[in-house]
Amino acid sequence: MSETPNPIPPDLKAIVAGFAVGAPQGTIAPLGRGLINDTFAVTTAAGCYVLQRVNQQVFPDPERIMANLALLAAHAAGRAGLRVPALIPARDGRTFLRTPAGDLWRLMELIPDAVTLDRLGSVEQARQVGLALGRFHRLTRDLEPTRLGFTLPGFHRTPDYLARHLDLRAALTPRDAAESACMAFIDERVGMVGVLEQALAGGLIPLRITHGDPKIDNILFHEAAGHALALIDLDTVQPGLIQHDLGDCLRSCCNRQGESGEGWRVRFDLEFCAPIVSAYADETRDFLASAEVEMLYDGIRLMPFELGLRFLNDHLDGDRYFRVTHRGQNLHKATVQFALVADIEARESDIRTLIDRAYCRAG
Ligand code: GN1
Ligand code: MG
Repeated sequence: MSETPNPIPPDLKAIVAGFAVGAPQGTIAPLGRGLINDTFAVTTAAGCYVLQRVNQQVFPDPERIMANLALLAAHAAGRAGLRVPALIPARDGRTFLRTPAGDLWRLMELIPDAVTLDRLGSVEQARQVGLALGRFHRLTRDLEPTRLGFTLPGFHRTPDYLARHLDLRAALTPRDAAESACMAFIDERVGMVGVLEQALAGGLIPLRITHGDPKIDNILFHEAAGHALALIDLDTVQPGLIQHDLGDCLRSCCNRQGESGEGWRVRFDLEFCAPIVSAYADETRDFLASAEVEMLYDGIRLMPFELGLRFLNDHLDGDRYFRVTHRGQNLHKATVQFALVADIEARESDIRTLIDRAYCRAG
């Protein structure tokens, strides 16, 4: 990512006017904590909506995202379990609007009575997370993955992030102890980065449709009743590995301190991991092959490692990908992810046991 994005137009009402929802009432305020897209809440007489500009520095082909979302929405229509936010057509009938500046904007229904959580607060919420992710994989298990385009080619190809890391590293000498510690941590684990890619290439595990980014704040909960309603932030829905999704979900939900926690002191919380995996298994037990279950642990270990690598790479590359508020933030976030990896490794046998129990396999 190199070019700077276009500024947000001062008059977002003009963008909303491109969709047949009437004039906005009140202010159009920023929504959520996403690191990539620009997101706003809009209210009109017709209802409440989410207005979003897709980040084209990250997503090279946003029309492909919109085509995937339309396919997903059609597939989900009439099926119970999980809501997929409806896309509001633009006045020309397309599912998005292109501005003269070249930006792509879209409008989606704002699911009512829904909230996102910063952190999990209870075992029941953890169970809801597992059900939501399991339902997403269940919902899409009979949607042929090749019908969806790759919106971010190589998004979870961990070996590519390692290769990029080694290139970045070759061009500099570590500047402080925190960078050196991260690099040493990576060096000790280069042998595991290709584990899922190799299993895929060897035909051991299949491509399925994945969410790509099922972290805690991409899950909507019913505000009053507390059950999970939907997975949101569907830009990275594409063919992928369910191990990536479960791993990404757990690295987010089982980190009670969040992505900016206390560096190497952050822990992976088994008290939340167990109900998430058990509820996920309830939704997926009847269609996941045993090799896929066998490799869930690998995804749980790999995803925080991959995200740590991505944060560190961005830090070394001048913070051009993830939005930061200060220099050093991406480096700090890398240490948090590596701390999770270290703790996951220390608890490997407990994690494998809880997976086996959830899938009713002999340990
Ligand atoms: C990014 O945009 P956001 O906040 O939903 C990133 C994810 C990371 C996440 C870490 C397209 O997601 O992969 O896990 O930050 N999304 C993309 O918070 O790179
Ligand atoms: Mg995202």
